Amino acid sequence: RRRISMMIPLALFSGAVFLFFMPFNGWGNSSDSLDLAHRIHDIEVVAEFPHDPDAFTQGLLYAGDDTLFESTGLYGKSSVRKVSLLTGKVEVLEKMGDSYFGEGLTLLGERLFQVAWLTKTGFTYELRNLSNIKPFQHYMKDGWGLATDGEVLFGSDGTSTLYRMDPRTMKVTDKHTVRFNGREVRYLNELEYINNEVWANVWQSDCIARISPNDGSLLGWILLPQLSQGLLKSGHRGIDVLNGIAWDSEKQRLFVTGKLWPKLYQIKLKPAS
Ligand code: DDQ
Ligand code: CA
Repeated sequence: RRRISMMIPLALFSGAVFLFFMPFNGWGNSSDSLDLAHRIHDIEVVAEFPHDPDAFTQGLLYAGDDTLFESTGLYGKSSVRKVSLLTGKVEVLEKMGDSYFGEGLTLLGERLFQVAWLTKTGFTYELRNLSNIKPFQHYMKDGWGLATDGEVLFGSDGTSTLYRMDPRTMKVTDKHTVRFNGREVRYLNELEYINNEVWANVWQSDCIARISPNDGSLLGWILLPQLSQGLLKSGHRGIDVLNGIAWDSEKQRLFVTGKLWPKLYQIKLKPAS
């Protein structure tokens, strides 16, 4: 008797606690908006570096030693290149076949993985000299972005899907639809793996989405409109969209650039004003 009478208030209490916390626990459609306010970031430019204005940047990564690797697009001009961060100078360039439009690029071990637009064929390159090029097939709808946590590959194909793939077989081992306030976030483009998150350029926007690789949930937004606007204002009419995120995990430096941008920026995040 006494045990049962104790359980009633306990049940009521835990029910109340459950109801109180439920909206903040990520259930239901509107959960994203509830605690995202403090995860909308503006940026501050820390440093600017030169960037080849002919590089239609599609993949970007930092490989240590002030060295970037970059994949570029456009038919007849697609390439993989080793680039000096400080000077923007292209130190090694491997041209792709004219029928390929270079897309996402990532570095796993000593091999670069690159995907290409409108084809399921990608290529691996030995980091040293961009040599020993080998084709592979992948199973995404299309090749847009690539990133890695050092074990698996993450990929995007221009839809709202974030893929997880086995680098040995390219088989899709997991995938998630990325949503914000219940709506799909489409056009996920160039990717970067940063502190257990996947960051994605959203094509034709000046925004980067922070995504959980575990469930595809949206962890935040980074707003960068001043970069393209600044370039346009200073007369760089030929630029295309923001694209290209690279992370220097050792020095915690974050780099971004865009397609045909004459500059590459080191930025840091700050809370949106
Ligand atoms: N993608 O990078 C978003 C996947 C594709 C971009 C395609 C842009 C086409 C530009 C074509 C210009 C032709 C001169
Ligand atoms: Ca990247």
